[in-house]
Amino acid sequence: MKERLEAIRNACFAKLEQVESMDLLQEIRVEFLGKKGALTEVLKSMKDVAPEDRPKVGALVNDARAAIEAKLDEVKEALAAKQQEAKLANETIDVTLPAKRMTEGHRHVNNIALAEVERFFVGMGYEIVDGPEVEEDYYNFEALNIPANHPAKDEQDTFYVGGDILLRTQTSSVQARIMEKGKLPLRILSPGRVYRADEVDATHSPCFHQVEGLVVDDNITFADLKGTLAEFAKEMFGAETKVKFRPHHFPFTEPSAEMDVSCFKCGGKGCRFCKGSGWIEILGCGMVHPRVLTMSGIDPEKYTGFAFGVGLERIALLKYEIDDLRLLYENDLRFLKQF
Ligand code: 2U9
Repeated sequence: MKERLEAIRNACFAKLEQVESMDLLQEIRVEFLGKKGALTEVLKSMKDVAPEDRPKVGALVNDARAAIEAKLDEVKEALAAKQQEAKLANETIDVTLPAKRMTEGHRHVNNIALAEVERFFVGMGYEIVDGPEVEEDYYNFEALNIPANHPAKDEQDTFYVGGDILLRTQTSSVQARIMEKGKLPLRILSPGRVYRADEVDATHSPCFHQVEGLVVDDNITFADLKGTLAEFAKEMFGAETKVKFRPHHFPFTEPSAEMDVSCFKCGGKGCRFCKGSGWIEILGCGMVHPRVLTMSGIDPEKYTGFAFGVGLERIALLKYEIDDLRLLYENDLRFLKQF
């Protein structure tokens, strides 16, 4: 019996010498210690051992089991250490490898221009206001002195959502809503997206951005308008910039004007950029029409105001010398990265 047990132990140890994986180790454990394992077979044959020899033989079997178990644990530990070592060697980090590049984005040209416009007016004490892009006909047209069947409504033909609801054609609607609340004085700037049923070309888009401004207080005159917008022009296009006001007509302002700035390319001498005139048209403006004030519940005998509107894309195109509006919306990174 002693020899048999020794043979089993030696066979087990010999197999353990070769073992390379935990799976194989488990197989060996089952082969020698499992229910149908070699050692269990020996225990089953105890019935054939003489009763007086059983304690001795039992002790021998237990010794063999203990030795095999100890060896299995020892090999398991060694194997785990070896595997961990291999894993760590595999996971070595090469700190000299180039890092993953993070591509950093930046603001769109429109937003760069908008930030500049906003900085100027916030510095002048204006509040930036926001309002709905899907608007009621009343605030987009009626409240701005553009009644039903007015020809100006045709010029600004827009997208109707249904009934009296439309996509706003101008951000003046936001200002009409704020005026109606009756808190005076007002000094507000309303930038935002507007919509018009225009064909896309180098200077038109059915969706573009406006920045409109409105001041209402007592004793506001055209001189306030001129002074404010002349400073604005200097801030945007350079300290040497001159301005010129040409009479115009808008239903919501009276008198109304368009403002030109001296060409910042040629200083006003006339060049290709300003088409030889020395001037570049920038914005529309005027004194708020008394009827617009009245409709919002403001007494035009007590208060006056001025307003202006500028196309943000127009500013961006001029400032950055971009010759086609469509470039702003094509999302071509080669173009956008330049600003
Ligand atoms: C209220 C009353 C009057 C805003 C104004 C303009 C003149 C103007 C255009 C410039 C280019 C729009 O983007 S554009 O097509 N805007 O010329 N806008 S005065 O007048 C207002 C605004 C609000 C209550």
